[in-house]
Amino acid sequence: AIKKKKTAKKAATKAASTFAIDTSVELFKARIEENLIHSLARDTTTATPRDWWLATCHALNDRILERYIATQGVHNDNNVRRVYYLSLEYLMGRLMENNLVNCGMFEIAEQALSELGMDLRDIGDAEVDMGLGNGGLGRLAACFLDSLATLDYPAIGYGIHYEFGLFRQEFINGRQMERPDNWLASGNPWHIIRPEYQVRVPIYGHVEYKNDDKGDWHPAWVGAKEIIGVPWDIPIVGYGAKTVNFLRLWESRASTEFDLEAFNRGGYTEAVREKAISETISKVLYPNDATESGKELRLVQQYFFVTCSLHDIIRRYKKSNKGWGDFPEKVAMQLNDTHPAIAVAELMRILCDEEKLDWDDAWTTCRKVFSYTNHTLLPEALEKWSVPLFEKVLPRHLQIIYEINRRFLEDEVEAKWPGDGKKKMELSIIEEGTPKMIRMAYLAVVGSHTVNGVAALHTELLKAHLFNTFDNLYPGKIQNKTNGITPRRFLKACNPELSALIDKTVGDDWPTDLDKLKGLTKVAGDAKFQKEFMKIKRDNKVVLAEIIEKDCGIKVSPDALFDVQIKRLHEYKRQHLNLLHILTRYREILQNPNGDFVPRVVIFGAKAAPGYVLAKEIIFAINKVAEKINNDERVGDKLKVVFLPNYRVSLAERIVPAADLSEQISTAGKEASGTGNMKLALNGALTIGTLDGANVEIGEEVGDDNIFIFGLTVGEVDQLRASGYNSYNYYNSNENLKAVLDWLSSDYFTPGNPNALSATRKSLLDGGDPFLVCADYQAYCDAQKKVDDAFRDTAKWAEMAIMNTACVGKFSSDRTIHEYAKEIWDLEAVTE
Ligand code: B1H
Repeated sequence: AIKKKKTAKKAATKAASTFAIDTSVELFKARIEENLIHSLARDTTTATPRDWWLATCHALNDRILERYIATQGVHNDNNVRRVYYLSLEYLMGRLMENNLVNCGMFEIAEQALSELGMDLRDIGDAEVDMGLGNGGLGRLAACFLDSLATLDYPAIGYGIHYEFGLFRQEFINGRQMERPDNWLASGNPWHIIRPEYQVRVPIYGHVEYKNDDKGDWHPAWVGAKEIIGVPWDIPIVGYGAKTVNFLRLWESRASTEFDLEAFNRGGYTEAVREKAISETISKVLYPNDATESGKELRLVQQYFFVTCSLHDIIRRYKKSNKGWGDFPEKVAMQLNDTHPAIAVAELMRILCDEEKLDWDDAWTTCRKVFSYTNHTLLPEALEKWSVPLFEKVLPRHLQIIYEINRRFLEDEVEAKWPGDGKKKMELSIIEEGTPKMIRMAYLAVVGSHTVNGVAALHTELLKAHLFNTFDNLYPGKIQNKTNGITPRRFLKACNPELSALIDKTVGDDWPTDLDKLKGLTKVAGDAKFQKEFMKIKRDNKVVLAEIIEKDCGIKVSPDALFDVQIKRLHEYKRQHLNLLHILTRYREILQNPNGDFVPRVVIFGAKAAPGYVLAKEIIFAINKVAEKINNDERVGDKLKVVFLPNYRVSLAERIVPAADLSEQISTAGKEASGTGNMKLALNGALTIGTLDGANVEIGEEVGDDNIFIFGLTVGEVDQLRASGYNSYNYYNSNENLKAVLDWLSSDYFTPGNPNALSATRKSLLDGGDPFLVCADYQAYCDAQKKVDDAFRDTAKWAEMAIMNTACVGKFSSDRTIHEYAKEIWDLEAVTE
C-alpha cells in the first residue's frame, strides 16, 4: 500500500508541474489552436463560436483531468472515507467559466482568446446549460459539489444522465410553451463515458421462495427484466484546483441478452420496442418542482439510479476492504430528499439476499450509512407510492419495507409507547387506505442516523409537525443545516467587477472565507466606496437591460429600481401577490399622472410545471398586464414589467448582479429555505420578504434596518386559518385590493375577452386563497412604499446594499458543507 501511495504522490507532482506550464497565455493559446485543428477540424478563420468554446473547454480539460487522476489516485490508495451524495437532480448550469475560475485560469483564457480575436464571454454563450434539475433542490446539489471539492472532501455525486433536462420555456402570445431541452445535441466536452463500470440491474419480476442446502426457505427475486446502467462522469473542480471530485450520472440501456430474449419471444420489432422501453428510463427529467408525479416511470428512475449507485459504491468498497465490518467507516450516503429513499430497502436487499448477512447486521449497517435531508413540508410534495404499484415494479423491496416497518413498530415504537396502537398507526411507514401507500419520508427517517431540515425555521416546523412524533422517539436525530450557495459561481464568476472591488477592499481570500466580507461594513458609509459599489451595480443593470431588449423587445432604464423575482412559479411563492402590487402601482400612476414615482422595472423569471394549470395562468396574466403597461404612454419609465423567458442558471448569473430588490414573498411556513434570496443579497440586492425559510436568518445577519420584512408570521398564519380565513373579508374592506382583482376580470388587459385573466382572481376569492395572498396584500404594498422611500435616498440605499453583501457570509455553501461533514458525515478533508 505504501508503494502505491508513492505512485500517487508522483502523479500529483507531475500534474502540478503541468499546471504551472499551463499558466501561460502563450501555451494556453497554443492549446486552443491545437484543439481547434485536431479535435474540431477547424482553423481560426472558419471556427464558429461553438468551435471556440469547445476548443477552450478541451484545452482546459487537459489540465482538469490531470488533477482528477491525481485526486482519485490519492483517495483510492489511501482507502479514504467518502460521502456519496444521492440526488435525482443536479442543476449545474454552464461549466466553462466556472471551471476556468476554479482552476485560476480565467484571466489567462480571457487574454489568450483576446489575442486570438475572440471574447471569452461571447464564446461562453455557446454553452448550453446543463439543466438536470428543477430549481433550488437541484441547484443546492450543484453548490454542494462545488464546496465539497473546494474543501477537499472526498465526495462523489450520483444521479441520472437525463437525455432531456428541464424543458426550455418559450412564450407564445403570453403563454408558456415547453420545448425539449436537447442539451447534448451540440456535444458536451465535460462528460466521460465509463463503459467499464456499467451495471446490470433487475426490475419488475416476482418473488419466489427457494430451499437452500440447509433446508431453509429464502425469498428470491426472479423473472426480473435486466437493464444496463452506463455511467458518465463529470469532473468537479474545487476552487484552487487541488481536489477534483466527480459526478457520476447513469444512462439506461437495454442489455444485449435481454434483446435476444425479446427477439426470440416476439421477433425483431418486439426486441426493438423493449430496447426503447429500457432506454426510456433516463430519457427525461420530471419537470415538477415541489409536487410528486406518482408515475411508474418516476419510481423506476429512482430505483434505477439508486441500484446502479449502490452497486458502484460496493464495488469500490470491495476493491480496498474485506468483509462488511468497515463499510460504515468508509461510506456515508446523503439522501437528497426522499427521491433516493428506496436506497434503504435496496441496501437491505443487497446485504441480506445477495451478501447473506443476517437482518440485524444489515440493518445496523444501513442505519450507520444513510442520512436524509428534507426539503419541504408541502403535503403535495411528500412522496408516497401506492403499494400495488410498488409490488408490480419492486416486489422484493415491498417485502423488505414491510419487514422494516414490522420491526420498527414492534420493537422501537412498542418499547417507547407500550400498547399504544394510535402511535403505531401514526408512525407506520405504510399508510392505511385504498390503496395503501408507502410514506417515503418515514422510510427515510427510520433508515437514517440523521435527518436534517434546510433552514432554522424549517427545521423547527419539521420537529413541531411532520416529524413531531419521530422527534420524540429519536431525540436529537433531526438537525438543522441551513442551506448555502457557492460564492465562486454566484459572486466571483458572475459579478467580476464587484469581486475586484471587494478584493481591493478586504483582500482576495473571501471566495473561500466568505465571512471576510464583514470587512465591507467599515466602508458601507463611505461616500467614495458607495459610488464605486453603485457604479458596478449600474453597469450590471446596463448589461441586463441589453438582454431584456434582446429577449423581450422592451427598453428599460438602468436608473430605475430593478425589482426581481426569480424562482419556479408556484402559488406558495406568490408571484401573483407581486402582480397585484404591479396593478396597484399602475392604478396609482394613472390616477396621479404628475405624481413623483420611483421608476421601477419589475423582472420575473419562472418556469411553471407543464401540468400546473393555475401557475401557467399566472404567467399569462403577468405577460398580458406587462404588455399593456409597457405600451401605455402615460406610464413611461415609471413602471415596466418584464418576464424573461427560459429562466435558468446562466440567466440567473446575469440577473442576480443587476438586482436592486429581491422578492422573497412566500406564505410564511411554506418556503423551506430558498437560496435565490442568498444569491441576491450577496450581490447587494435588498430583500423584501416574509419571515419564511432562510429569510429569517438573512434578516438576523443583515439587521432589521437593511431588509424589508412584512406580512403574517407562521404563528399568525396558523391563527388566521384556525379562526376561519375568508379572503372576501379583505376584498370587501380593501378598496385597492377590490379594484385590482376586479380589473383582472375586466377586458382591460385582453380587449374583447373579459375572462381571459380571471383564473387568478377566482383562485383568490372563490378558490379560498390557499396561500393568503389577500391577507398579506396591504402589508406588502406598504412595504413596497418603504422600498421607494429608501431608494430615493441614494446614499442610504447604497449603504444598505453594501451591508447586505457584507453580512451574508454565513450563506456560503462552504459553511453548510463543513457542518454536514462534522455533524452528520464525520468526514475529514484529504489533501495530497
Ligand atoms: C425544494 C423540492 C422538490 N423542496 C419534489 N422540495 C420534486 C420536491 O421533482 N420532484 O418531485 C422536486 C423538488 N424542492 C426546494 O429545496 C425548496 O422549495 C426550497 O425552499 C429550498 O431552498 C430548496 C433547497 O433546499
